[in-house]
Amino acid sequence: MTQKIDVYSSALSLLEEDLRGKTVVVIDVLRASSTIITALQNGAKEIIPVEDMSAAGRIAQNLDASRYLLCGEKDGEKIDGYHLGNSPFEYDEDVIKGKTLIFNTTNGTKAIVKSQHAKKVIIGSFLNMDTVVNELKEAQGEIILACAGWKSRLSLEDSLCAGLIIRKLTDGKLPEDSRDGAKLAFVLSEKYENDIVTVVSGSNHAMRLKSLGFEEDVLYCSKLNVTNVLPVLKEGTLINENG
Ligand code: 3SL
Repeated sequence: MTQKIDVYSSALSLLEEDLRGKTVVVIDVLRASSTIITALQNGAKEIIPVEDMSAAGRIAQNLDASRYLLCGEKDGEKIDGYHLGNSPFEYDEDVIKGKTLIFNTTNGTKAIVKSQHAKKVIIGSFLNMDTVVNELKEAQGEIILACAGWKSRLSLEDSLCAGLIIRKLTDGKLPEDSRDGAKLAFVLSEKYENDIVTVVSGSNHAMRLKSLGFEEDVLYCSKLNVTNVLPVLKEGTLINENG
């Protein structure tokens, strides 16, 4: 592999000038990336990620009410007045098929919006890992794996996902000149590549979600390669490039 690769550990660490001209994969295993991938798999027409409630409201005002659903969470739970929260299990085909989803989450959608000036923005998680890796093999120039983390802090599940992407991309041989973030994620993935469910389930964010009753979400989001959906950001909207 010839591309340089780096890993950022939280949405807050993403700066427009660092991402310009690069290929960015936004990773929020629990749960924004996993829910976006599931929603596109189940037939959502498109997803508009937003950074906060006011942006969501502005976009909704300009759309026909029968066409969109307001989706997302605050502190893990559905926002008052929204149609759907951030559990992948809410995104059934009969609910979302053909709809535009306006999507607002604490860290994941903020990371996507902050990445919007990159050359290409892809959404990745364990669910679509090999599809993401195959796409990155074709990418020219530098690759950034942008972990959403949790409120400016690192999340173990996002770092493990980033590390596994790097291991697959480099055939298990990390180039010497790799950035520190990539080295750390790579080492993590060497240790835990066969223990994804255990690592994700034991993470701080999984604990928070379990205390809210989202145990099944944590197990679902730990599944590897269940879909070839490739969400890509085009003019502020996520679509499935493999759709
Ligand atoms: O932070 C986010 O973007 C969410 O994915 C968090 S939660 O899993 O819905 O709590």
